[in-house]
Formats: sequence, C-alpha cells, structure tokens
Amino acid sequence: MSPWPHNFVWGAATAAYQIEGAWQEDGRGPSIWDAFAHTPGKTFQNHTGDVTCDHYHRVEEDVALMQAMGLKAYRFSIAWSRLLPQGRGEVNEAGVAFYNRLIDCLLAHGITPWVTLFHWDLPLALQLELDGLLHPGIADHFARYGELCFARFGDRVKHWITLNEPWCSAVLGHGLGYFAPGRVSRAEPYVAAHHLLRAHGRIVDVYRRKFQAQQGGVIGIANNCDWREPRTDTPADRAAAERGLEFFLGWFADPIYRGEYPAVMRERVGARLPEFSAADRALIQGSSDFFGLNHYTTMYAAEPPTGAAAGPSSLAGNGGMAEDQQVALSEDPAWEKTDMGWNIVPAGCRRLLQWIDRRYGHPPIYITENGCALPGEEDVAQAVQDGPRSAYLQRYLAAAQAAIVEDGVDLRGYFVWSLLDNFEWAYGYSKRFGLHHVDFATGKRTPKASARWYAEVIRRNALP
Ligand code: PNW
Repeated sequence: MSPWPHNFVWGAATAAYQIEGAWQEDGRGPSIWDAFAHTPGKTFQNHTGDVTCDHYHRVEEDVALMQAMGLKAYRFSIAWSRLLPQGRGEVNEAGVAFYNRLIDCLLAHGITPWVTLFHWDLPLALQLELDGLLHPGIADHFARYGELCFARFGDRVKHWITLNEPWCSAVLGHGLGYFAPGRVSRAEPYVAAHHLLRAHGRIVDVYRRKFQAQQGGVIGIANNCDWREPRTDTPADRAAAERGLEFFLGWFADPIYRGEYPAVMRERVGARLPEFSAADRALIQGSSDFFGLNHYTTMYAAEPPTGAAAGPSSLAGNGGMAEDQQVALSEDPAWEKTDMGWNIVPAGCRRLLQWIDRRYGHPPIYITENGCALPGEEDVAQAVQDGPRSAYLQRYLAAAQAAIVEDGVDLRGYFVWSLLDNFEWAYGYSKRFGLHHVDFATGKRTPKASARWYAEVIRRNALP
C-alpha cells in the first residue's frame, strides 16, 4: 500500500515573470521586474524576462507536457499588470482572456489550477506612484486586484495563494537589493513585510466575505524557509537556530497563526518592527486555509562569538536581517550542493515540517516549491540525463514521506520547482530548475529524465 494519501496533490510550479515573456503584448503594463531587469547590472549578463519561455504563446504545448507527466495540479501566477496595466483602474480584457485560456486548457486535461496572485511582479505604476510595498495603501490595491481575479476566475479556480515568499520581497527586494525594486535598507524590509501581511489579510477577507461560500475554494499563502540546524547541542546554539527560524518563517507565519510577530523579533528589532492595528490583526489572524511552504535547503546555526556580528554567508543563507538576529550560519563541508550553492539536506525538510506542525497547531501543509538547479544544463544532451535531479527529489520526498508516516504531519501535496527551465531572477538564464529543458533561442522544450521519473512517482503514487 502506498504511504501517500490517495488524493495527494502531485504538482509542478512556475511564475508569470519567469515563463510568460510577451512583456509588451496585448496591453500588458510594466512591472517592477521589467524595470529592474532592464537596469544594467541588476541581473546576470543583463538577462530579462522579455521573452523567456514564451509561455504566453505556448499554453497548449506546455499543458501537453503536464499531461504527459500525469500532473494532478499546476501552480502558476497571474501577472497583475496583465490584468491591470496601471495596477488599478481599467481592466485589460486581453490579459483576462489569456488566463481564461490557460485555466480552461488545464481543466480540459484534468489538471487542477493552483493560482498565485502575487509572485513579486508589482505593477510599476504602483511603485512609482506610491513607493510600492512601503505605502500602507498598497494593501487595498492588492485586495481590489484579488477581487478582480476571484470574480473572473473563481468559478473555475478553487485553490488560491495570495503571496509567494513575502520574505524575498522584503529581504531581497528591500533589504539587500538583489531583487526588484532593488532597495537597500535596515528598516524597509520590516515595513514591506508588514504591508504584505496586511495585503494578504485583506485579500483573504475579500475572498471569504464575497466569494468563498459560493465558489467553494480555499486560500492560503506560500512562505519560504530554509531549515536551521543547531551547530552543536548547546542551549546557546539551539536557541540561535530557533531564533533563525523565527526571523525567517515566524516573521510571516506567526501573525497568521498566532496573531503577532515572534517575541524575539519584537525585542531585537524594536521600533523598526511595525505594530498591527487591532483591525489588521483581526484580518490577518486565521487567514490561511492551508500552510504553503517553499523549501530548498539547510544551514547550521550557532550563537556568534561574543562581540562579533553574524554576517550573512550567502544569499540563500541569510534568513532575515543578519544584524538583528545575530545568528552565525555555517555549512558542513560534506554536504552536497546544487548549482545555486544550496546544501542538499533532506533531513532538514522533515525537521522543518515537524517544526511547522508543532508551532502552528497541525495545519494542512502543501510543499508549494522544492527542486534544484544543476550545472551544465544549457547543453540539452547533458540536461536530459539529470539523474541528480531525480535523486534530489527522491530524497526530499522520502523525508516528506517520513514526516507524514512517522511524525503524523498533515502534508497534502507537493509541487516541483519547476515545470520548465526559466528566468531565475537575478541569475537570469544561468540557473536551470526545470523538469523540461528549454532552448531559449528557439523555445524548444525537451523532457529531462526527471520528468519521466516524476511521472512514474505520480502514476504509482509512490517513490521508486
Ligand atoms: C523561489 N533565497 O525563490 C521562488 O519562489 C522561485 O520563483 C524561484 O525561481 C525559486 O525559489 C528558485 O530560486 C527564492 O535567497 C529565491 O533564499 C531566493 C531565495 C529563496 C527562494
């Protein structure tokens, strides 16, 4: 008998800016990622998402790839500025038509759409006019955009994710400047995060008040978190690891599941950490029907030696603002790494699932992203022999399975990142996560061995 629940959701994920291309077609407005990628020096070799996988013109072909794998669910995001080119105001019906085509095609092939409303591509107009995520009023714009999506697509879409990885928008977009809008600050990440949480609360409120009863869907958020393994078993290192997790995932999940930021953040961030009004708290607390988790890697965490500041050791390892948390991150040299330099530590996935299960009261969890980039995959002949990708997925899924079977975690689904090689943000096309190779000169898709491997997992509802 398969240890996986019979209705386990086997999926794959993408995001609009990373795959659609057609950046100026059919009335699409610009987003902050268009502006950022078009600013020299911001992405690898100034790569942009102007064309990328050209998914906009290849919907039927891409759904056929999903069908060939037997995918149960497909997670994609809507480009806000395709529906509302100015971020607000007039609706671009051609944008609505594009997502209708995609959704109808998925349903015609028995694939359940899981729709992310915001995967980082804020309409540029809202950045220029309001300073984007730094303006308290942004939450209302999110809610109106969300309402438009529910009204137009909610008759067929029953699984909604409000925000993808607000940690990245806050830390990478407003703290370190690696992502759009490229701001560098010690205060702004907390402000951006705060308004994203408020936006999430308002979107969910609109859905629950006006749509959920008659449409019968569910809504949640997808947060990212790496595992923090205590470097040693000392109380100080265990506390440092816990603190690291609270600054990373607790920052976003505590307000939703417990109604407040973690106490350790309140102590250490002080006045830079905004307070929730009673009205905001009421909307945010309890505002998720499921726990979406994007998980890729693990770092050791330790109490830094007295007097020394804990420095971020890598982009991936910097879970929250380093100066505020004072957690020294390190790696085991024996750990294998992906092409992102991210450590392959499947046990960390199981421990993180346990941590979430315990801290947030046994919520239904979906792993909304997990996967790996591998080197040398520009070459299609090498890319199709991606044994290490199947091995990565197999090991992480085995860890997830142990969390279900042995730890009683309520894990209900898993989405591979990603269906296709695509525009990997600041890394441009230099990092490939796809189950399918994409030749970016011609747009040709080629299934990698991992696509067939995953198809077999889905068919048997079991790991090999
Ligand atoms: C996630 N980090 O991004 C995103 O949701 C995807 O769009 C992306 O392609 C995928 O993971 C692979 O990177 C992340 O620095 C980017 O910790 C950076 C980090 C984490 C996730």
